[in-house]
Amino acid sequence: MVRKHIGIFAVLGAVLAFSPAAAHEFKLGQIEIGHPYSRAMLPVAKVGGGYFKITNGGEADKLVSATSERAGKVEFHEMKMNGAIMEMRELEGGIAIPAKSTVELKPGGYHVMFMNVAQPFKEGEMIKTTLVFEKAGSVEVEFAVGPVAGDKGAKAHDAHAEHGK
Ligand SMILES: [Cu+2]
Repeated sequence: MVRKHIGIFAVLGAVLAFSPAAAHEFKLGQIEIGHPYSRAMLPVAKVGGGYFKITNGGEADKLVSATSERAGKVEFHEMKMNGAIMEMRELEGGIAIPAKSTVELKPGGYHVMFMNVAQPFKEGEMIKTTLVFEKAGSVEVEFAVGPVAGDKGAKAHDAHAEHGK
């Protein structure tokens, strides 16, 4: 009986290891970056969004900048509703991460914006990016590129991409 169970776990482990969508995370001291992901971009697109969850087990910090070899520039944006219109603005001072808190970057809210992307992201790619925190320092993470976006937040992003042309 025991042997049978071990066999099942081995199969599960193999499936998880080969799935590009498997959750992945990165650690920097007390800060955890959970499952950074992006989405496949249309061939003409020059900007793409990036999302992840920051879990801070320590003191207050701030995500101040980011760089990626796949983007000319990386910014932090906030998207929110102004009446019926979805608006996006750059968070110039970065994203505050209060002590012992969780901050989620997600479609329709805070997000990373990859600007001046020369080679549109393709599904299955991993986009290496360095995140810089004011106190904790920097950490290299990889954004897993999923399928082209189809939700509401992503449509607003596509509109944003049009602006950027
Ligand atoms: Cu944006």
